[in-house]
Amino acid sequence: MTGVRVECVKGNIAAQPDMDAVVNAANAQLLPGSGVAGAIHSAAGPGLAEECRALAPISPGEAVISSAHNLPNRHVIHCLGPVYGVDEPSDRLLAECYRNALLLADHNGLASVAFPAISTGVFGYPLADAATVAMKALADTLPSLGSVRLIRFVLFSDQDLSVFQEALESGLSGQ
Ligand code: AR6
Repeated sequence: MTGVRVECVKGNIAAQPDMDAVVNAANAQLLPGSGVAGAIHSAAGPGLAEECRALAPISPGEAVISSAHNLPNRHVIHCLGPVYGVDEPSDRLLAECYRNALLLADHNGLASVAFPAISTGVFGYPLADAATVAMKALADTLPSLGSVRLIRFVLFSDQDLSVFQEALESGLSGQ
């Protein structure tokens, strides 16, 4: 499978010190919010929101890159996931988030990227469906990657972890 390692772990996306970039499940204005955006902005400090002002707004499916400020990473990649059932087609827009984030990481020469389960909190995307979309997007994008060698999904609960783990095992098998 193209030499890229893909793994799922339980944890906090804002505490992944061994990763070059962490992905933010952002809002369009790239402002601090709840969930992932809250954890990332509070760990990064106010400099992140300041830098993000010039990058906003973004559209569903889009990804932009910033510095990581006080986070223990090199960069934050901000993705705006679709609001489930509102931003349509939700599955294509969610897949675009993963693809665009990975291509952006690759263009910046990064070796490792950690993702949260984009859109599955406030934006209401059913977790198992989101996991299937994520793994399919990865399988489609892996052949285009050069520098990225490690992709990690960081899930917030044991239950969410097992759903993503299962999707990873079935989605990438045979790649
Ligand atoms: N680390 C890893 N996963 C987390 C963390 C964390 N620290 N915190 C929550 N999750 P959400 P969305 C899980 O709502 O659905 C924000 O307010 C959570 O259990 O952060 O894309 C933004 O400002 C869920 O499975 O992102 C936007 O307005 C997943 O991460 C909006 O919410 C995503 O939950 C974005 O909504």
